[in-house]
Amino acid sequence: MTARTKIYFASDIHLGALGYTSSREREARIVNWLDSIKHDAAELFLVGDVFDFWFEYKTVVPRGYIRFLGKLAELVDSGVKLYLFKGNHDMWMFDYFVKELNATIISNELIIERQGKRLFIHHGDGLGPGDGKYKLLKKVFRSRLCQWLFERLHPNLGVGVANYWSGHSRLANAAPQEQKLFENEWLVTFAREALQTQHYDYMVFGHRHVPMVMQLNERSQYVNLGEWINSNSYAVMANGIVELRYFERNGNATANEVQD
Ligand SMILES: [Mn+2]
Repeated sequence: MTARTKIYFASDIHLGALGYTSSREREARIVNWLDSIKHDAAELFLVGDVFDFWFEYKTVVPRGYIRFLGKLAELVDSGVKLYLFKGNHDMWMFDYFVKELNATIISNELIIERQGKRLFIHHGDGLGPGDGKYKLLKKVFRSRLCQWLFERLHPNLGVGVANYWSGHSRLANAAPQEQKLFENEWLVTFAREALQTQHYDYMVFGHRHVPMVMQLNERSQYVNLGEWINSNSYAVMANGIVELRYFERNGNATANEVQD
């Protein structure tokens, strides 16, 4: 069996979005992908917006996603370390995945050293200049009071409203596809600014739904993980190098077919 040496990154799966059929199909893809990495993954970073909406009550969690959660459990139980980042769609993860999946929940950025490289990892929402309205909203949504109040609503109402809200947010508006547009983008601006005071070999984000790698300076790269609605993109780190990949498989083919 292959040794567990690789680190995998994915984000913006948006499970639950675009209707049940679409979500189940996306779930099948991500499960196939997880299956394909389960023997060589040492760590798995899911960098936010894994769920289009998530809220966990003290005794109750949202329906669905059982194959996905089961596959995550399988990976974790076989020795893969799991990190779940809060995205702007699923910021309400508390201790359920900590207990069930032994996951580490990351609220903001995570700075780590792996394979001799320094990585900055963040979902990507609320960073950089501007967007004051969202930054305020994020503060409110993340406050204990807001969570406490939401928890008091009956889930049929609370989750219903949240799903409606979620369906009308960013996902509906396609992300900018042009690289040129992206060059001047706020997330890249944020990354370049962060590099003024700290060195990171890789700055890894999700959120923008545009899979791309960009050189920030001679030593630093910007990596956007893309999304799983159209691109099925992810990143893998091996021997100190982070690369963007695209998962090709939809069907029931064997795991070994994945290009590596
Ligand atoms: Mn997002």
